[in-house]
Amino acid sequence: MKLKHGDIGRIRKMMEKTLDSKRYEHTLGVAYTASCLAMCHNEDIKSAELAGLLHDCAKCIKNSKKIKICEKHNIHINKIEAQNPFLLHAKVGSFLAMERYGVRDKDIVNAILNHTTGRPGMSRLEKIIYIADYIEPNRKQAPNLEEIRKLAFVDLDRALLKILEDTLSYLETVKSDIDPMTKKTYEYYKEAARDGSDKRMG
Ligand code: DGI
Ligand code: FE
Ligand code: FE
Repeated sequence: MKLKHGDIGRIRKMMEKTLDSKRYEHTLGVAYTASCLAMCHNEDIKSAELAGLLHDCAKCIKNSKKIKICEKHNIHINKIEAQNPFLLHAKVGSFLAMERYGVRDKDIVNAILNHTTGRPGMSRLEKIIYIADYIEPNRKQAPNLEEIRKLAFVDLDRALLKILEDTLSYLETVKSDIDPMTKKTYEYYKEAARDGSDKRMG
């Protein structure tokens, strides 16, 4: 099965079936927010909608099942993921996007794969999904949401850095294990922002 943008309605119905209602509402929020960010930042709108619809497709799979899927398909589980298996919904989700939902577009697969921890050197679509996940209208808890929502439509990199900064300080406050990739992504975008401001200075 090869997925085309025209299959979006079908994917939406499958997500409604496979996700609980709160997760489905969140998913629609991410898909529409990602579409708007794509309009604003010259990304393909339908790719953003599709990646948004699928980003949490593995979220409602039990942890034990996620681990089984990884073991069966040789998907590496790192130490932090073994201790916090919810993190695996990104890896398992990208696998299912390819295998179950027929996504062939590498950029969409990567946007799903990297939507929780980010990665250094993300593509524009990856950034859009990472940010849309954080700012979609159903999100209410995070600090600085109002500021980050506005920033997302001005500068993707600055919005990304702020989200990473707030996520890391939240994880430190609640004493959660930090995946090395989350930290690496933060360091990378902090450095990128510094380089950018160095260039502007002279
Ligand atoms: O699946 P969602 O809830 O929509 O969003 P998500 O996939 O971005 O997951 C968000 C949660 O993941 C949020 O509570 C922060 C957490 N997270 C991000 N990076 C790390 C992390 N949790 C741990 N333990 N370690 C990380 O490095
Ligand atoms: Fe997620
Ligand atoms: Fe999400």
